[in-house]
Amino acid sequence: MKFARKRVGAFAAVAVAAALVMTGCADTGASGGGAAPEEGGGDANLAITFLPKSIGNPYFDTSSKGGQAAVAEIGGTFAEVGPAESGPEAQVSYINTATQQGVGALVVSANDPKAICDALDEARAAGVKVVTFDSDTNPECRDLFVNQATADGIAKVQVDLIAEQIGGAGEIAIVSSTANATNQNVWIEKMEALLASDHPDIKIVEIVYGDDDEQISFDKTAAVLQSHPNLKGIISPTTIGISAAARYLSTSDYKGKVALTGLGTPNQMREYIADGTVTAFALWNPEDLGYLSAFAADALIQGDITGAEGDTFEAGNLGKFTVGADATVLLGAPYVFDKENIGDFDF
Ligand code: RAM
Repeated sequence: MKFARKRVGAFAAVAVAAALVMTGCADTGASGGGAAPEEGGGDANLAITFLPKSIGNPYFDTSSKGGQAAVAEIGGTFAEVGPAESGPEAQVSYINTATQQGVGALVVSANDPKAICDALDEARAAGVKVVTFDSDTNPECRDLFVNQATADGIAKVQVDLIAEQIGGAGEIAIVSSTANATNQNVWIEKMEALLASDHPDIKIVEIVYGDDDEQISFDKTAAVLQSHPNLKGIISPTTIGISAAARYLSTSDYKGKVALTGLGTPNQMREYIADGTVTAFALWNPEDLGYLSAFAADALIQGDITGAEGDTFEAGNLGKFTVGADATVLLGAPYVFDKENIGDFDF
């Protein structure tokens, strides 16, 4: 199936399994930007607070947009809070505040698998349901994890892309997000294993961390290119990293010589696809991820699910989902963007 062309107001279900589904974004009138949540309708506490790795990242702006639309459909109250910079401890104070406010659920993308666990334990002890999405904590710290795509699938799509782009051999580097990020670290581990088994002639010579900060990622890209004159390619499994790396490459002598792929948003990568800096990259739909995560939070609050394997719940216009092993719900498969299809997407 194909995504609807730059559609913002409705879902367009597309027809192939690998394709994404665009999330609707009705004007919810729900609160945002850190406003204190209020209790939702009925007996259930439907105050649902999103806590991304950091605010100001377009990826999380989009996931929160999906979350806000879902919370409006549910009839709850949406809030988004979060630190300006991604860091292991940076989310703790926001979790504590949400606990004090007595929200119904926290929906968190974790900067670290362990660092926020004590705060999440306190939240859960106080009755707050905890959904992780995008980047998990250790499983015992949350009720449910909403995964955008399998880690194996996310690793494979990036390895396949770089292998194709550099002709199956040569030195590559990784420009990641923060050193502790659960999601990037799992993906990198799986990419290393896949390269070793399927592409032994491709060698990762360095992994650098741009901290999901545009300028740090830009500077780290410049440094890694200088340190490794034979570099053939870069994988950046972060939307901030890949767009910063592309910005660096696009005006450098490396443009067209050093391949760049990874995980990016179409809107941040559009100009670099157009100017030939990047030929293809991957992602899922962050809006759908936020939308699904809010419905998962609602299902926990209502007691429709507990996180047990086999539990099912309805997620609005995304349909029915089933909880899998380790209290994980899967959104779908990653999708590859290139010059042929990027014009179809607006996020
Ligand atoms: C950045 C964040 C996020 C990740 C995407 C791909 O926006 O690190 O956690 O899932 O990139």
